[in-house]
Amino acid sequence: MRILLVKPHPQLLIAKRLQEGFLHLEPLELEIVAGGVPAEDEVSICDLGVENKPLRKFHEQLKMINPHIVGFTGYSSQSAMVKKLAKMSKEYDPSVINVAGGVHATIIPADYAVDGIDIIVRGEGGTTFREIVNRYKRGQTLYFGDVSLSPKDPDFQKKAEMPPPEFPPVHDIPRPRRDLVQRSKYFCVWTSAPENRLDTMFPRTASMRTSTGCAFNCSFCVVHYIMRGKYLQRTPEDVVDEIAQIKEDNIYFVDDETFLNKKRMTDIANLLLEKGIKKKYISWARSDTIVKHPELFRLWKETGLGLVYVGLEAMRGSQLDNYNKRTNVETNRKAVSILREIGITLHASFIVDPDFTVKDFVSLEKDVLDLCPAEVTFTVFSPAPGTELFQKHKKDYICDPFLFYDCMHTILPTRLGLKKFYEHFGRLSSVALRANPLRVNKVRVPRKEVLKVIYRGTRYIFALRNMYKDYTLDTK
Ligand code: B12
Repeated sequence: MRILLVKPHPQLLIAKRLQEGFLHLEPLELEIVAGGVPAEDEVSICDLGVENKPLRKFHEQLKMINPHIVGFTGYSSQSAMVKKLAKMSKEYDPSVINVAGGVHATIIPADYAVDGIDIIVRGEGGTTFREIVNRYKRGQTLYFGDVSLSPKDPDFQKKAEMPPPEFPPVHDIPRPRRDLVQRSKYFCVWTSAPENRLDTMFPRTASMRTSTGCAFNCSFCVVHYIMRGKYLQRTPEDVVDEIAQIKEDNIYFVDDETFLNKKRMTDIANLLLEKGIKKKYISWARSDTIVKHPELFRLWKETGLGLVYVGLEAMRGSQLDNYNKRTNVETNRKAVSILREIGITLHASFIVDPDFTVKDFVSLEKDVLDLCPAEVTFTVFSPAPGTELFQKHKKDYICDPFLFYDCMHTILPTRLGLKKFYEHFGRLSSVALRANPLRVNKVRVPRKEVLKVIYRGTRYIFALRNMYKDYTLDTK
């Protein structure tokens, strides 16, 4: 049988600018789902984010493939687009089975109980989708257990209100079908340059997951809910075997928290070194993990870790406690100096509160310059769908809290007017450019790329400052 898996394109300009300019990762979720499809069936992946005319491309794919099943993935901000694409797919062929999976389906399955969507998959998809395909071929019902739901099931409401299902054992999750995407489309901006020169700032980058879940419970994050507080880890041998098969030299670890288990990460690094596997890595890490285990990061530097994303969130005041981050400003400072001493480039991310005054923005600008050299990015504090905080603020939203849940658009009222808020928000990124390691360390890069980065940076900041205009699109 024929299967088409689809990742929608971003609807809001800022997400588009980010993907075009600085970071576009492969659709790993769909590659894993495709990995579960039995070998005798035909499966294709269509990532609409890489297309200039995404809706036209989707229609062409439907015509070309004539799929029996179309599977969609999506974050909350993409759920409206998933519904639109599902409708298009039914208009093309009413007999097609549309399956919606991914983060939004897992957290709020009831939102997908609309005409056009037949099956809603919660949780891990590689294992569940395989079963759906097999059932389809046997002519059986496609909904089962707490993982594959249908609005036609009399128990649907009850199942949709339950917490997300448990993930299967990690070794049951299929390996990603990386061969199904155009690999040249995926990259991540790279500013780590130990030799003070880079052949390219935009190397092809593969992504990979070594663990799922997180042991912490920050108030702005939904991972704890999705994973029921579990932290599932692949074995070092399994991780290293997959890394060895990846063709790209650069790998972005898309774990929620890669470095939580010191022993596992030490074993992975040692195995990579023993086998002589030389790649460059990017990962997220908590500041307290870095402070607790500096030697682990030193070992990983030797293994190829060039860039670490750290959610510093704030460098002063009580914001960290409000977010239940369970770290403090002192730990943040220590983590920054440890990374600097080891020679790993810091990518710091900060949270801007909708309640910020001009003074708060100015203080944050100062904190950014104090971190120099570092990559620095910002998100706006937004209650995450699926968390208690999201329920608590239900009456406060100024816009559609799914469509605008990109942690860039505020969904809560701002103390400053929206125009002024985004003027300052955009300014933060201009200040961050001054702290960027490429600029500060005068790294030599191809001239063409310097022009590219100036062009992309200007367009990005322009889009940031204009975000207040997006609210007129809102349907709330
Ligand atoms: C890595 C990551 C990113 C990467 C991009 C990854 C990518 N490929 O595009 C970066 C850093 C760029 C990023 C950015 C953002 N991210 Co992000 N990200 C993650 C993270 C840590 C892992 C995602 C990932 O790659 N998972 C690996 C894949 C293999 O797993 P998976 O997505 O869970 O997929 C499985 C199942 O969901 C299911 N499944 C998925 N799709 C389908 C489809 C079908 C048909 C089926 C059957 C099953 C199925 O099977 C899959 C395989 O097991 C998650 C946290 C998390 N645990 O989800 C946050 C997360 C997904 N991100 C989130 C957000 C909000 C964002 C941003 C919007 C905001 C921000 N500033 O962070 C931006 C927007 C980017 C964009 N392109 O629009 C939220 C989404 C919440 C929500 N309700 O939508 C999460 C959950 C983080 C959080 N703490 O709340 N992100």
